[in-house]
Amino acid sequence: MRYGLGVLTQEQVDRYWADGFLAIERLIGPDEVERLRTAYDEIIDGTVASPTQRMLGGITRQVMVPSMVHPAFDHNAALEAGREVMRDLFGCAHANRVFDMLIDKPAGHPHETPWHQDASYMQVPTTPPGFRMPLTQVQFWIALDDVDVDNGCMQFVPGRHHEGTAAHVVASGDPDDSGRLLAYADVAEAQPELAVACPLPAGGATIHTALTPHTTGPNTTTDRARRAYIFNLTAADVPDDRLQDFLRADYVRNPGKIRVP
Ligand SMILES: O=C(O)CCC(=O)C(=O)O
Repeated sequence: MRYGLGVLTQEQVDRYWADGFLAIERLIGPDEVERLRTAYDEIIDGTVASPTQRMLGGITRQVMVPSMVHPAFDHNAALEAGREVMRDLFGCAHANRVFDMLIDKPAGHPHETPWHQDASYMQVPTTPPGFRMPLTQVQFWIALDDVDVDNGCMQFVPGRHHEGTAAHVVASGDPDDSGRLLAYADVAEAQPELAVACPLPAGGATIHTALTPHTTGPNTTTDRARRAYIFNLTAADVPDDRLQDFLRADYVRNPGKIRVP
């Protein structure tokens, strides 16, 4: 299937659907990285007040919906490029932003973000096992610093996004609070031995489905920031015939595991 192909190559589109994630070396250029870094720091240091700032699981700084408090996160080149990516993946004329956040791991930040699937957060305290999230929603994780395993880049297990949610538990934080941190109940189920780390230059991004197992490590460096800007886009108007093509192609690739759109 060839739809938009404004940002991604056909090979990248195919890889995304096969693996459930994709690393994009350059989503935005250095000027936009700089603008977003400045905005990011203004929120983290309190120059711009953000009532939705909290410690995820009591351990890692998270700012929910930064687009509400800073115009740089409401309109920027990453969102525009993200919408192009959605066109490439789904052939949709438009993609809605349904969520955005910042997760900050400064130098020396000691905590991992444990293995999880984003769909596990859909219910409080955790989504029941077997839940199948529509794959028409994509999470974008934009690196505003150069990232690798040492400062907490994203790591994924490929090819698992056609399974439903696994059992998750509250790793830390109040189980009834939306700021709780979730983790696979049995980490072996995530198959961390198959993890693919995604080092990126600043301005690069990863994209993944809500069912793709992923983690980030602590920032073990003494002098490197790790500022992640994250948003979710959902394909708003996938034409029926294309959705059908897309489902059929998915079914052919994954016999017996067709997902619910
Ligand atoms: O940025 C991080 O450290 C973790 C991000 C993540 O796992 C997520 O957004 O689901």
